[in-house]
Order: sequence, then structure tokens, then C-alpha cells
Amino acid sequence: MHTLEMVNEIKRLKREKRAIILAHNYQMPEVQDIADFVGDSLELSKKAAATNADIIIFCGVHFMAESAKVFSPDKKVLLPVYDAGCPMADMIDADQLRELKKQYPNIPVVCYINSSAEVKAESDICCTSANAVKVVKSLDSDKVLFIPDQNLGSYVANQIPDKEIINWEGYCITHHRVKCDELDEVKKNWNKIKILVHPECKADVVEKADFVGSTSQIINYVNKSDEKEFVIGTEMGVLHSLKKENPDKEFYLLSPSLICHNMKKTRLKDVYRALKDEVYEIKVEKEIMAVAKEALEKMLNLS
Ligand code: CIZ
Ligand code: SF4
Repeated sequence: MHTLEMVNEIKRLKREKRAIILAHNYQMPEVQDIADFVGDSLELSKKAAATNADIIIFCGVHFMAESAKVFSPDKKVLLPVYDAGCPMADMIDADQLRELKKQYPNIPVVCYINSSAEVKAESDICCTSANAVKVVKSLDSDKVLFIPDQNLGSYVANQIPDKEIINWEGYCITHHRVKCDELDEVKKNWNKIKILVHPECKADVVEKADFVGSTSQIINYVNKSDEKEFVIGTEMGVLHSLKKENPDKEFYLLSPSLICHNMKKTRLKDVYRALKDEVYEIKVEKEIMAVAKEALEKMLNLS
């Protein structure tokens, strides 16, 4: 089918089936352009909860579609590519977390949103890269177990030196690849250009950046800034929104390795098939959903 025809079919099916399409900031441009909303995982989950659509096509990775399902259990949530997963989220499972909790009894568990619903259900509170510092600060404990991202955990630990953060050794295979040398090279050649990075990058990269934030925080920073050129240290998908919203500004990727292959698995044809065949439905056990929701809501109640 021709692209234009496919786009029209997607629009028609969307109306017919009362569906909405949500796309993460890291998705392919062709997918972002057909979406009703583009954002980070939390913004998209909130959209999912607020919509009165019957079907949610979630263009992202598995844990994100699961969070959307947790917030809207009565809706049909579809992930267009069944094996679009997040390697970081898979670095800890519920059994491993139960073992960790036995090892460190009575220490609260803060769980990054990049985790399965089952892991969230075993945690005290969730966080995103946008609010991790605030979440950890809010806890009435001087020790905190932080899972699964060691880099985000280290970033939080640096911001809150009076708390001890016990990190799980997970990491994002995409952001963890960025080398400090790559940042040094940029600084050497363009010493005034602003470097904006995601806290999933390693500590030595984060330390030297001008701004550290989630994808949406990076986009907001650029939208408000008077500067004209930026180096972006997060997955390349954000460049699409950045360029679209700021046609007068220039963007450079901090490293060519900033590409998440799982995020790039979803193409227009997959969105079309997801709508047409209603695949692949995300299912989470009822009890897990209820407890995972508590951990997510505790985070939301802080903001
Ligand atoms: O929470 C998200 O959407 C992720 C994985 C990244 C970010 O910073 O937005
Ligand atoms: Fe997971 Fe990293 Fe890909 Fe995000 S960019 S989905 S954390 S592997």
C-alpha cells in the first residue's frame, strides 16, 4: 500500500474504531507525525487515562504500554510491535527485587518508570527521569533502594548527598554508550554550545553537561531558550519534535550511538496493522495493576 493511502486508512480506522494513537518522543518521524499525542511515557499514560477513546495504540516500548493499561484498565491498549521492549526494564524482575528487599529490609524502593508493572507492584513509589530527585527527597528515610537505572540513581545521589542511594546495576544500552570523550570533543570545538543530556547517560557525561533532563524537559528547555544551536544527548527521536517546533534552531546529536533499536521497530505499517487487526493487546493481572497503580499514583500526588 502506498504511504498516503496507508495514512488515510489509519485515519479512517481511527475514527471508525474510536481509537487514539500515542507516540513516544523516541519514535520514528513517520509514527510521530500520525500520532494524536507525542510525549514522554508519563505524559502519554496521563493522556491514556484522560481519553474517552475505546482503543489506545501505544507506539513505544512494552513497559510504557503497560503503564497506560494500568491507568486505563477498561480500555484496549495495543502495542503495534509485540517485541518492542526496553532492555533496561528487563534488567530486573519481580523475583530479583523481592530478593533485594530481603537483603535490605525496611528500606523504601524507588522504581524508575522504565520497569515492568510487576516490578512497580513490588516498589514503594515510582519516578520518571523528570521527577526522580523530587521523589527521593520526599521519602522519610536516609537510605533508598533505586531500581533499575544506576545512572539515574547516581545522578539523584549527587543531587541529594545526605541520602544513601543503593543502586541496582541496570542501565540503558543506548544512553550508557555515550562516551565522555565525545562530549569533550564537542566542548573543545564549540566551547559555547549548550549540551543537553538525559540522566540515563553515565555520570561523567552528565557532570559536564549544561542541562540534564528528561526528553520533555529537554524539549521545553530548547523551546524557551534564546540560543540557536544545541547538542542533544538523548535518543535521536527527539530531534524530530525539536526541529518541528524550532525551525530557526540547529541541533546536533552528541553521539551517533544515540539510537534505540527497540523504539525504531514501530513503523507506519505496524500502526496500520495494529489498528486493523487490533494487535498486540497488553494484558496485566488485575492485582498487579492495582498495586502498580498505587506506586504510580504516589508519584503523581507529589506533583
Ligand atoms: O519516561 C520516558 O518517557 C523516557 C524513557 C524518557 C524520557 O526522559 O522521557
Ligand atoms: Fe529502554 Fe534506553 Fe530504549 Fe529508553 S532508550 S526504551 S531506556 S533501551
